[in-house]
Amino acid sequence: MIEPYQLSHHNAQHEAAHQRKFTFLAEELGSETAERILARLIDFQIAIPSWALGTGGTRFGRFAGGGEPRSLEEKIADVGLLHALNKSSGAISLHIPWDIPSDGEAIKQLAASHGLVFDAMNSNTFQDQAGQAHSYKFGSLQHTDARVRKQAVEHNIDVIRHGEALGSKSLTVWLSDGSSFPGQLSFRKAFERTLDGLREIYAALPADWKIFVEYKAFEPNFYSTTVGDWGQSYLYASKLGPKAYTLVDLGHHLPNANIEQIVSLLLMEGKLGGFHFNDSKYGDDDLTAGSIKPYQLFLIFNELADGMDARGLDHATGLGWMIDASHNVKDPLEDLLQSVEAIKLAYAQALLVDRTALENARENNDVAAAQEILQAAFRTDLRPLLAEARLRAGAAISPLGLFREQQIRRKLIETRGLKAVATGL
Ligand code: PSV
Ligand code: MN
Ligand code: MN
Repeated sequence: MIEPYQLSHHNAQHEAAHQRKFTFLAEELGSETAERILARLIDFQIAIPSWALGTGGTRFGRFAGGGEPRSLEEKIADVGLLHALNKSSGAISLHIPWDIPSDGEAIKQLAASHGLVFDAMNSNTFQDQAGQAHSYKFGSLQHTDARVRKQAVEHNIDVIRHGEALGSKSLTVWLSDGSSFPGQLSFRKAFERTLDGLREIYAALPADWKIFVEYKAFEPNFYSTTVGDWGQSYLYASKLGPKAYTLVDLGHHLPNANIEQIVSLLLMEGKLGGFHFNDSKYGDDDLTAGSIKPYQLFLIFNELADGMDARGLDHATGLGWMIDASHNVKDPLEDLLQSVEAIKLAYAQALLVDRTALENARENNDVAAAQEILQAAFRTDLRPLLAEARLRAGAAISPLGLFREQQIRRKLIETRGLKAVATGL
C-alpha cells in the first residue's frame, strides 16, 4: 500500500519543518537526554489487536466505514500498513476463533514479510460459536456443569496450539464469567472452579510461554465478575505459578481507580504481565489511548519506567504492550495510528522525568516540587522526538498525514468493497 518512494517524498516534504522543531527541542533537552529517549522510542513496539481493524459499533448499531479486512490475511496486511507508516506496530494479537489460521506456517511467513510477529493469543469463551456443544450463557470456567468447563479448557488449549504454530509466546484469558443478580452464584465456588480450569490451561503452556489473566469490573455481567479486579487476577496468577501474570486493560476499572498505583504494586511483585491500552470516560469505552485522560496515561508510564528499571526489565520486551480499542465513528486505522502516537508520547514523557530530583523531593516531603517535576515532564512537547525516532526507523514523519495523502481508505474500499465487514465483535 505504501511504496518506498511515497514515503521518501512525504518525508522530504516535511523534513525542513521537522528539523527546525527537533533541533530546538534537542538543544533544550540536551543531546544526551534526547538520544537516550530516541533509542528507547525506536525499540518500543505496540501490538495491534486483530479485532480493532474493523468498525466496532455499540449494542445500538454499527456504522461500517468500508474497506475493512475480510480475512486474516487482510488483517495482517492492515497491521503491516500501520507498521510501514510508524515502525512501532510490529506485532499483531489474534483472537480465536475469529482469526483461525488455515495454514499457520503460511500466515507466519506472511506476517514476517510485513515485519510482524505474533503477540499474545486471545481465547473466546464469552460467545457461543456455531456447532458448539455447550453454551456459555452462564459462564465458562466457572460453570456449574463440568462439561461446559471442559469445553472452555479445551478451547484455551487449542488456542495455545494455534499460537505455537505462529510463534506467539503468551495466552491472554479474559473471562466474561460472573453473575447479573445477587444470589445467582456462589462467589467461592465460581472462583474455585475458575482456578481449577486455569490450572489445567496453565499445565498445557509450553515452557517459554506466559498466561495473562485479564480482569474487568463489569460487563457483560452487571452484579459480579469472577475475575473482577486486580486483586482477584493477582490471586489467580499467584496460585497458578511463575508463568502467570495479571493483565491490565485500562478500561476495566471502576471510575477514578488509581491505575498507576495498581501498576506500580503489580510490577513490584513481579506479577504485571502486560497492558491493553485504550481510554475511557465511563466504562470499558475502548476509546483512543490518551484521548480522555492523557495525564493518567503519563502517570502510568511514569510508574512503568521507574518499576521496570528497578526490576532490571527491558522496556521493549519485559511486558506485553497492546492496544485494545473499538471504533464507532473513526477510521480504525487512523484511530490506531493516533493511539500508538499517544502511548509513545506518554512513554517518552515518563523517560524525561528527573528521577533523582523526584526522589529527593519525596524524601524531603516537598510535595510542590514533586508535582512540578512530574508536570514539567508531562507539559514538555516531545512530539518532535517521536517524529525523529520515526525518521531514523524508516517510518513516516507524519503517519496519519501520509495515510491521508495516499488516500489509503479510498484504495481499501476500492479493493475490498464498501460493505466488507471484519470478523470480530
Ligand atoms: C473485554 O472487554 C476485552 O477487553 C478483552 O480483552 C477481550 O479479549 C476484548 O475486549 C475483545 O472483546
Ligand atoms: Mn482487553
Ligand atoms: Mn475491554
